[in-house]
Amino acid sequence: MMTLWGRKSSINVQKVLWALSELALIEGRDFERIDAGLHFGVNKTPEFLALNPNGLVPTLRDGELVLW
Ligand SMILES: N[C@@H](CCC(=O)N[C@@H](CS)C(=O)NCC(=O)O)C(=O)O
Repeated sequence: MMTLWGRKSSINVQKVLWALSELALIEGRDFERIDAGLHFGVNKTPEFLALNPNGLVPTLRDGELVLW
């Protein structure tokens, strides 16, 4: 399952959610979303920075592929 890191209040996360929606991909079925950024934190942890060294959301992982 794909994983999307990002808070829904982020316009850039919303763009990815829109794209996933256009592809008929459903949260909970085809991808999971983890709240990250601002008060949620997460995006400055070593684990997250290993995925996205910019420490920004959205970040999307699909198997071995990480997009940011
Ligand atoms: N062009 C940026 C877009 C990502 C971006 O600017 N994300 C913002 C939210 S829209 C962010 O992560 N801000 C820090 C935070 O939310 O903690 C990129 O290179 O990924």
